[in-house]
Amino acid sequence: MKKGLATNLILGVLMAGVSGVSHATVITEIEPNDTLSAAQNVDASFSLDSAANIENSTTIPHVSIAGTGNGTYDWFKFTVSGTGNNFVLLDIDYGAEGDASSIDSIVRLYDILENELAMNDDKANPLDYGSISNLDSWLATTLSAGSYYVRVGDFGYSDMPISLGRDYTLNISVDNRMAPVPEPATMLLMGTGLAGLIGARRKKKA
Ligand SMILES: [Ca+2]
Ligand SMILES: [Ca+2]
Ligand SMILES: [Ca+2]
Ligand SMILES: [Ca+2]
Repeated sequence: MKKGLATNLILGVLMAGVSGVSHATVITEIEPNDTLSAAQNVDASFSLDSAANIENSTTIPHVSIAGTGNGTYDWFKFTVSGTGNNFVLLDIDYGAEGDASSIDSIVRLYDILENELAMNDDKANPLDYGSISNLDSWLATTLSAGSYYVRVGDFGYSDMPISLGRDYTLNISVDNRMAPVPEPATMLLMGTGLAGLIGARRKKKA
């Protein structure tokens, strides 16, 4: 039973890739990440994966992080590498959902010296894809090359740490950033696996 489910899941993921259905990769937040110096570095996870909830996902490198509350703030670090001013978008999805896991997200952007560069509590209309409420944060800006930090909090009656049981997804998009290229061995493996699966399906049909 378990094996069948796993096979179906793998097949589903592969088929979704083949048919071009949105299949964003979401990384998991790693605690403790409660201060700027302890920020989780997400640089290795940028991709051009198609993602329905992220603007221009196939042309602007982006990373999605699934965050959860444990009574602390959540800090993430990313690098801007392009020359000049580069478009950067911080986009919270599935924060305010009207259930017990909801947060009224507030994001703050800092430089390496912890100077606040920009912040957003609630997105102005229209609603963003992946959000059912304007309480989800949405911050678009431009940044020159360097290291930057995002702090995610929950706006109760003020900007506060995120309580246990709450969750959200943070998307960070950085234009003109080199997206990591899959290693040839990984691509070969993926190709072989796919060919094997298609072969197996053909065999089954015959
Ligand atoms: Ca979104
Ligand atoms: Ca957290
Ligand atoms: Ca934290
Ligand atoms: Ca908010």
